[in-house]
Amino acid sequence: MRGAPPIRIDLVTIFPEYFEVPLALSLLGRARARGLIDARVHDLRDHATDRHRTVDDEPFGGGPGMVMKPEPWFAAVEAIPGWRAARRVLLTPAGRRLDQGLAEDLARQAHLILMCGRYEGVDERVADHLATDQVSIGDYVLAGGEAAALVVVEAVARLVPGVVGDEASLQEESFTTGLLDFPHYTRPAEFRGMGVPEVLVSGNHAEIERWRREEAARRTRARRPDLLPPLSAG
Ligand code: JF5
Repeated sequence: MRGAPPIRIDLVTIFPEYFEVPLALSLLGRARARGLIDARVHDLRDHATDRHRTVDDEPFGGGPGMVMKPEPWFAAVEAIPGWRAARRVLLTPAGRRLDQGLAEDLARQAHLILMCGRYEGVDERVADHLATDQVSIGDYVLAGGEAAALVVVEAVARLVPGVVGDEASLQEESFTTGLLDFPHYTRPAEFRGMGVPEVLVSGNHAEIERWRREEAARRTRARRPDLLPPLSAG
């Protein structure tokens, strides 16, 4: 068990089943079973007030598609104990881009509420007055916020103390160092004519460390120069 209370994560969605398997398996399933993460899923439709459990309506001003009504969102979130003190995150392509820094910030919180929109969008009053944060996982449009919320849960959960067994792997990994990871190899040393870099089987640990540092830098320069400090003039 976590000495500290578990991080509480509430997910609000019209597809609660979407989260069942990923929250039960592997790292997340183990972390929940060990009491490190208290994750709960809420059906937004339980907070609709009409017989048909309607959560969407036509946009004011016209146009294609439907907009999620504000009332079920406010009712669903306000029904969550402690909601006022929680970071209330609306997943939307219009949000702040998720990166490792934001994941670290969210992992330090006691309570997250992740709000998954569908249809063409969510009434802006939800974004302005109910959410504390709007987060995007990247510049593409999903059918709904569920997949994005799962990305946030996974990125956050593995930063919760005790969830990942080997704390050293958290320290060493890509984005904590600010560079892409170096390449990894395991047995066999030759597979279908493809070898592995000699230095890795040399037993020279100083050389191996230097090679890994250089490979990480080379890859970052080639693939993600935006991660490197800006080159100075002159
Ligand atoms: C969504 C209205 C939410 O498409 C996304 C998304 C993309 N990056 N990050 C989130 O969320 C679903 C679609 C339309 C609100």
